[in-house]
Amino acid sequence: MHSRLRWLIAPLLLIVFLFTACQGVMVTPADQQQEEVSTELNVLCTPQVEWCEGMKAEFEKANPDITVNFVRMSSGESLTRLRNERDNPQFDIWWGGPIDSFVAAKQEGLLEAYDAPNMANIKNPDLMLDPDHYWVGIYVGSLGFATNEDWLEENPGVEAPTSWDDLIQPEFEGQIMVAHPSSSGTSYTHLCTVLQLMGEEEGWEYDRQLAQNVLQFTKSGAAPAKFVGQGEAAVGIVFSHDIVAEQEAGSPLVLTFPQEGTGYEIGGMGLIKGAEHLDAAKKWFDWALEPETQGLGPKYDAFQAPTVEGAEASRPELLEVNLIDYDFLWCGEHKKEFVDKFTNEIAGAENLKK
Ligand code: S7P
Repeated sequence: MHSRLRWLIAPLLLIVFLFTACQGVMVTPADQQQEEVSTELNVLCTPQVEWCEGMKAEFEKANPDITVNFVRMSSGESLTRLRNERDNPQFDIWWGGPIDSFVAAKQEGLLEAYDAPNMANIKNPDLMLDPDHYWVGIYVGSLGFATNEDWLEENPGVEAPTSWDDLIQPEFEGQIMVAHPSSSGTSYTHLCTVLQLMGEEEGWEYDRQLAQNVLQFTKSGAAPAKFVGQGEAAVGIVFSHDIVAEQEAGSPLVLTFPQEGTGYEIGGMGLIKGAEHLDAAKKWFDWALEPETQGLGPKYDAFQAPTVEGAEASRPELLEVNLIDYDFLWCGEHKKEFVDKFTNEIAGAENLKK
């Protein structure tokens, strides 16, 4: 009887032993999820395409297991795209473009907060870091005027503009180029600068008058510097670092600033809510806040000032001008309203010059 019981119990014990041993090495779906490492990263890239390409190459060099796919898009277009893809996000991270749009994106629930360790590198967290960590500043740049030198020579009585008021004078009729604020972050910075500097009522009136002198609105913010360099118009309203990039490429441009004060941007970065490759996006996020990464700009024709300690501005003089106390929150929270007003009352967004 005893030995029959032993024959019955022995296989049972073996089964229990094997089951317990397997538990030790068994991978549950939750573990699998934790261990999943993305090999791709989809970046929504708003600065100039040369810098986007450079950043892709540099990131892939530092992270050989990750392939970066990027699409270059202006700020306004980017925001619209993120809104449209809210339920099925195609991008993991948004890198670049004035933070007004990131403020708007946070407000609309399109971004994911992230406590990045390298946020500790930020020079001025009050200005350059969202208190809830939905976005962070990655560069700074001021708005300026680009004037074609040849045009100035051909028009001896006219000087390069040094005031907002100069732009609405008759000598510049049909000679101004600026992007449209619905597509361009540069142009929205310009619009919101004018509204803050002059007050809303006077600012909108000014914009109406300025539109009379505009030859054509462009889609991208930096494009007017190119077109003015080619002699298509006399003056462009553009970020000063983009004017410097054109000068470096040999364009005959004079850079001036409005003496009564000019607006500036903080270029932003944020993770996309619902991103598929969040782990890789966080790697990019941390990497973009390294001083070495921010020092790469000039290698790719980008002359914005860095936002982190340990990285020096290549063109500090671009920020040593009369900058207004730009209210990024106010501009971000009113972005849709102001862009709609501009589009409906001042200039439509059809047929923008590319
Ligand atoms: O070229 C760099 C830069 O000026 O481009 C961004 C800009 O917003 C993108 O172009 P749009 O004006 O067309 O949106 C700036 O953030 C950046 O400094």
